[in-house]
Amino acid sequence: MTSKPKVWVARPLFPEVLARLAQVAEVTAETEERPRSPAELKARLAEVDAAVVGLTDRVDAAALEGNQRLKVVANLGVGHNNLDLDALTQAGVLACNTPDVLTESVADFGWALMLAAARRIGAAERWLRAGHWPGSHMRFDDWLGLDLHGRTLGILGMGRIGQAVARRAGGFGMPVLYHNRSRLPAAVEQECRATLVSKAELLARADFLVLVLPFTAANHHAIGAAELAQMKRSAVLVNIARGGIVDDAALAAALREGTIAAAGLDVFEGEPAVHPDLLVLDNAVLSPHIASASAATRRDMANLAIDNVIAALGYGESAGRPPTPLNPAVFDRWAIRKA
Ligand code: 8YV
Repeated sequence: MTSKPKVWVARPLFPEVLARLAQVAEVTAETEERPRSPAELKARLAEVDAAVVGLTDRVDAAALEGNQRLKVVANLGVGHNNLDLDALTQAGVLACNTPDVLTESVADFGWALMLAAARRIGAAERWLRAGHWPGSHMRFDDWLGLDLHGRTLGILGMGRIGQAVARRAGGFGMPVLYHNRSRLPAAVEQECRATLVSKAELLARADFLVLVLPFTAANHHAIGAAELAQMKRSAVLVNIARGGIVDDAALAAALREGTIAAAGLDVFEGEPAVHPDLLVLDNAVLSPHIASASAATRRDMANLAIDNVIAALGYGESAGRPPTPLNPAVFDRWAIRKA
């Protein structure tokens, strides 16, 4: 009788999801969130056939060096800038992510940040909780915010999540402009009621600019001082993509100086650290990278990551056919076949 494959789960996961995995594998699951050194990550990966990792686990050539055992790395997220796909492919390790299941929740959250930033919900709540309302003689013209309805929504990066953000714009009567590496098929443009424009035009015309592009070296500081200067002074910037796409220091300066009106940010360069200049600004709504964190979606993400592992290890109905591989070419080099 062959022994069960070993799987390491790097982040605490829902017990019922782990239980599914335990039916086919010997599971070591972390019970706490904590940062890991590259050496620890490498040692963990060397002991197992599969790993379920989070965005802070950087799986690169150094982490995989000398690893003869690992077959699959499943990322708990759609973004996979923590995975070096070339190094994984080179090492014959399948990489998987969690697309689709989080699209709608992340799009919802993009709208939550737009609304919160435009209508100053964070600052107003802090003011109320601080006890300022009684006795303040709040004026009729206090707490004035910006309307969304009828304004122009701009989307930078028009993949699945960008399109889901766009589809919601109809309810607010907002025309949609987008900029993307490639033009969407006409039918999708029509469904999203979105018009392709240059990046310069997007910056100049958007009243609300939502960033939904993947993080790559080319996208580092895609929004910096120069781009912010091209935006309207009344514009609101929302980042639900990745820290590092925005130059946070430049954004803080722009918010302080009134170059743009407000921002809603779920991601930060160097998170969990947040640029100190952002922390003191009342016109920035800040959240701790929770756009996908609805109860249902985080479960779906965990289940999809586990489905990938189970299938990649050759078990279950999809044995040998993980649902969402990132480097499927690796299969050609595998001996695993459906039993
Ligand atoms: C994270 C995300 O996975 O999917 C992504 O790319 O950034 C998020 O859904 C989530 O915050 C867990 O760290």
